[in-house]
Amino acid sequence: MKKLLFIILLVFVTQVYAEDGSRLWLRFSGNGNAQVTTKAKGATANIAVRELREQWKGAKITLNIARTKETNLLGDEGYLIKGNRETGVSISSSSEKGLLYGAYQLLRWQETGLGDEINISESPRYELRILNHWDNLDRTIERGYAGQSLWEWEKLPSVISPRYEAYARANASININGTVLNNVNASPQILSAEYIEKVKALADIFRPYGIKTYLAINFSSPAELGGLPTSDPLNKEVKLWWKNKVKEIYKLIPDFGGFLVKANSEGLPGPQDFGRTHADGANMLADALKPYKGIVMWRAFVYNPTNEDRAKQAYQEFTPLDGQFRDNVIIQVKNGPVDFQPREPFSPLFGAMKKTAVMPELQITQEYLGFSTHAAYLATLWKECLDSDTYQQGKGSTVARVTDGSIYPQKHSAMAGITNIGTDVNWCGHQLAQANWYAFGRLAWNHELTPEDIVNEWITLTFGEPDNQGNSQNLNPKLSKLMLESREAVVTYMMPLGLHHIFALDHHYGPEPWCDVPGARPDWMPKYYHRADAGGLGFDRSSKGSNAVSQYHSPLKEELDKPETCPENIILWFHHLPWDYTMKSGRTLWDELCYTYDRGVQQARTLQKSWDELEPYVDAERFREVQSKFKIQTRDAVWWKDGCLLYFQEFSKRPIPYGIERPVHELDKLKSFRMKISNTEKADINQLYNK
Ligand code: GCW
Repeated sequence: MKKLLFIILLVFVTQVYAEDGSRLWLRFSGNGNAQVTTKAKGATANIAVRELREQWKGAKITLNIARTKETNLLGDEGYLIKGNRETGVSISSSSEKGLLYGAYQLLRWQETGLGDEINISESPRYELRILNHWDNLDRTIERGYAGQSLWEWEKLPSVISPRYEAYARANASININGTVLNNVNASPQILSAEYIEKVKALADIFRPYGIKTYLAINFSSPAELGGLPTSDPLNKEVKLWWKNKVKEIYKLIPDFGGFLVKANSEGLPGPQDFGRTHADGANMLADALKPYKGIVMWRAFVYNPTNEDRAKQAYQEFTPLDGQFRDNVIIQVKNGPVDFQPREPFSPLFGAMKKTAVMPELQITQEYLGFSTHAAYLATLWKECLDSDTYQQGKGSTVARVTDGSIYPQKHSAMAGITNIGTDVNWCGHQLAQANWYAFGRLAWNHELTPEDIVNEWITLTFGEPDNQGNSQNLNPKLSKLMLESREAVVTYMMPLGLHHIFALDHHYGPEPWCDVPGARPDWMPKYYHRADAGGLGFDRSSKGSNAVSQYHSPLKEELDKPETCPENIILWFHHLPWDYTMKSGRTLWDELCYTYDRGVQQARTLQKSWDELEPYVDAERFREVQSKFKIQTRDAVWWKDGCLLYFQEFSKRPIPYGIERPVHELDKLKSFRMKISNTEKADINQLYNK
């Protein structure tokens, strides 16, 4: 009997402390009895009190709702934290939400060991910090690699998974204040009365954590769901249909955030189907939402198979509409002009308009960066975009500043991230991909944080505080280095020097620069992007080619226009260069390409090795899980290098320099290999190697 009890206890203890990653960065280690006092009584303040009571390890804390000059200046999400760990700390804000954010900030400060004296005052750089779920109603996730959708639509609103609250808590802890629940490829069904009830159940759980709920809508909903003969945005009945629908939503969800819209993009319906503009469509929805303070996030991800360079089309469609949008419309723009590639220049729509609010859309899920199999810390990618100078109003007009309202005031400022979350135990599919969810929240709050700051914080919170053996001191610099180098490694073995979109057509995991489907849309074929021929490689977007460079402000456009001044890490995006073009290294383009791919493989190996070196400092469960993924990542890097070099060699007709590793694959075999992916987009990554 005793033995049995012991076994039961052991199972229980190992389950409680299982290091499966499910606790994310929320592993605070308090004693559960801190002294917290406040007069605030709402649900959000209660959460702040509960978190601090359980996790804080210092002297007593007071939470004040204060409307002083100082707190007013910080707006309704900002906070002031003052005091000393030994003698007591106060958190003040004009709102309960500010208190909650202050509480999480204080706990972060405690866990990252920043000292005893605390004096922090903070407010957000973007007003709306929103996750976009590409979750379908059947619980598959478009470009999701961490299991199924968290939303158990079939069981809602009756059954409430405990994960909903855990999700809200994780988001609140990094100041995310909005979520779009469903895919932008939206089913009209989401607006049915049945689903609005389900959405309400989720919104009720998220509300105390300061998170507003939004929905992606299908522009044809009036016809498809409402049975109207048209969805023309200027039609009276259509307008009325939306007005009533919005009313119905707000009746159940009084703080509903608004709509996200993908229209006239990749075959989806939109105002242009009725001869109307994006502004007509967006404004019609904005008018319906206005009385409730709702907003419209209208996506600029539009392109058609015309003769015009795809990279130019969004700018061409949207800039003439500057000034025509209502003030509760924000144009949501992907960081690059094509599509979340491992490296792109920033979209020229940032810095193009003066009277229209524009928000960056970032992709947290790794559609183009190795799914949840490859490690790629994306804060470096996002910062590269946010720190890029658009020169909209002279030097220093960075993407961050033209979108946060610093340059031209905008009524709303926002940043969206396509989430990488699913039902996997560790939420994100890869333990290290949790850092990307974390980094998105931290950057949207304060885009001046550096990728280093963020990752160091994340490592300490996720892998534990320093122990007596100084483990964390050993872990932090090493893991931080690995993380900071990871995205560049992926770029280097997949698409260096500005190459882009040379992925397999149906999934975006492996290389297929050769892909050619007879009769398919040319702008969905890799050849459209790499343009390899006997003469050279790359897409000529200079003034002699598609002239996409003209969409940027001076002096950037002149810099990009000439191969001599265009940064080499993006040169083949803007130029078609001869194979014997002399690069800065003195090598020919062909040799440089070979050496760069080879360097990418070496970088993948270095990542793998660096992870192995961390074995003494990481719990066995997470260590092994990540280790197994690095093996695949390294093999994939070789797959990418061999596939791309052997294919491009058919055009360059030059030898692979002896200084680099020899290809180990046969091009024909790589060409005939078809990777299958399941409907939850989990690629069976063993397929190539099992053959
Ligand atoms: O990146 C492409 C993806 C699509 C996605 C689309 C978009 C949701 O391959 O899966 O659809 O972009 O952003 O709308």
